[in-house]
Amino acid sequence: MDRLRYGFIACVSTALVASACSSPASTSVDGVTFPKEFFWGSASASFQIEKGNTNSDWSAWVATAGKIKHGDSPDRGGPDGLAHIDDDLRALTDAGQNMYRFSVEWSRIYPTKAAFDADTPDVEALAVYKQILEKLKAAHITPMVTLQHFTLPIYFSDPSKNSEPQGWEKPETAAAFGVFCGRMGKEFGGLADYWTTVNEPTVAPLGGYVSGDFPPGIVLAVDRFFTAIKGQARGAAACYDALHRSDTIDVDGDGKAVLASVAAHQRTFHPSDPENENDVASAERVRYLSNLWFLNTLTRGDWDDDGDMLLTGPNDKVADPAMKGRVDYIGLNYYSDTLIQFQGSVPLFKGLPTRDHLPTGRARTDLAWDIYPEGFETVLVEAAQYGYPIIVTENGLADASDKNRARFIGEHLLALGRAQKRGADVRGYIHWALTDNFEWAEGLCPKFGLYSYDAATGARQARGSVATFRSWIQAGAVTKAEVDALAPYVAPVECTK
Ligand code: IFM
Repeated sequence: MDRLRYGFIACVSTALVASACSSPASTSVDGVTFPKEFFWGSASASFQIEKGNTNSDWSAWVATAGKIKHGDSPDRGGPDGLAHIDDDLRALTDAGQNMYRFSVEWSRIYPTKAAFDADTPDVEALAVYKQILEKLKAAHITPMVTLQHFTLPIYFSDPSKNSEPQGWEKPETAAAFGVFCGRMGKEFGGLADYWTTVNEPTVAPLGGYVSGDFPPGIVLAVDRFFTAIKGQARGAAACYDALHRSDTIDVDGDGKAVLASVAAHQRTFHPSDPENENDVASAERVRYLSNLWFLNTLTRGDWDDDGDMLLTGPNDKVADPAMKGRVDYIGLNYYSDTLIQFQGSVPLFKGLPTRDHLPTGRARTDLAWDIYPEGFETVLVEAAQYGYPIIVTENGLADASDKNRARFIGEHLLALGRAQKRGADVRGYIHWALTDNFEWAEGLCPKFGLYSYDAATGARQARGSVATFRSWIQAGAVTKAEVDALAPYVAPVECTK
């Protein structure tokens, strides 16, 4: 996959583009300290850890031959999170963490359109998610509940009918998502204050309509991709409004019953050849569409309808009250850098960028993603310019040998410290992932977990890096000397099955 899913950023200077990227300055830090109330967590997503989700676009996708590497499915050898709630709780506690980000599965709660329309949720589904929330409360772990993490109910997104609009392309999906969020706010608001509305807007449409390895599985349908992104933005705003209406219970007594945001997947993007104007233009455009379009919309209400980086088009809007201020913090996911090489001509992207296997000489994860903590500093400073507190809602790596994970975390925490010195108000760091899980089109091979699990018994096993991570959490501090003393990165592990 990945050719375009995470494709796309460079440094540009139009009014719509936050200027952080143009100042590559990096403040060195000898170490970083964290306040007591800093959130330390790890994350999961329902489809990636649960078994028996049979009513979503992703369940149909997994059941379609040839779509998932090795024919993997979360149902066959996945971590079975709902059968191991106590094990996962123990893992969180053992890792010294005080926050857990997990998602509730819309299609498990409302398996059919009739159930959704009549508001007759599956009582067992509601009960199991409530059980997780209650157990987190008893363990003094703050939940962050994600309401849409890539999957959509099959009755809104059916990959077998992909010649017609699906999912976020359909206006009714955003409206229905708002209804779903309102109901979840009412149902779970007494146990949760922190919410993610949409996980990684733009990533799923890139997979679904550009690279084609996510449902609905279309290749290079750029107009449909952009329509889907706009649907996600409307859905995220509807969700934000519905949560604020329905959830009035302030669980932690900080005066706020709801703190909601998207989890924005931010990357750095560089032109493969900085002298090549096509590479530069494409990297600029892709950075804008990936990192900025969504946050411009949900913070400032700036709606760039044609994606041309200007607010002068006939359908563009500045400070649209229907979209403005629809986050309470910025949820930020960061994984890697992207080199953009121009290929062909796709107007929205100013070319057809690719990031595949371009040589950078950097250490890489098992998924061949460059390890680039400098980019974490850049995207945090870039996001800080919107003026909201930031919670890092995901950061991690596929590392089956676990030889790189501790250094990766340490280097990223130091980068976070540098970003703080440059003005980023970062309130938490959530690692992806708590346990190994189903990595979408890549199947079960990539090992993102702080914890592995035994596929036969489900028993969770801490990887060695947990001890290092926990020591930093307990100290509330990481020093550069500690990170420098860790073994250097080793070569990625090829997944063999
Ligand atoms: O596993 C995914 C997750 O679902 C969304 N963010 C990136 C992770 C690693 O690819």
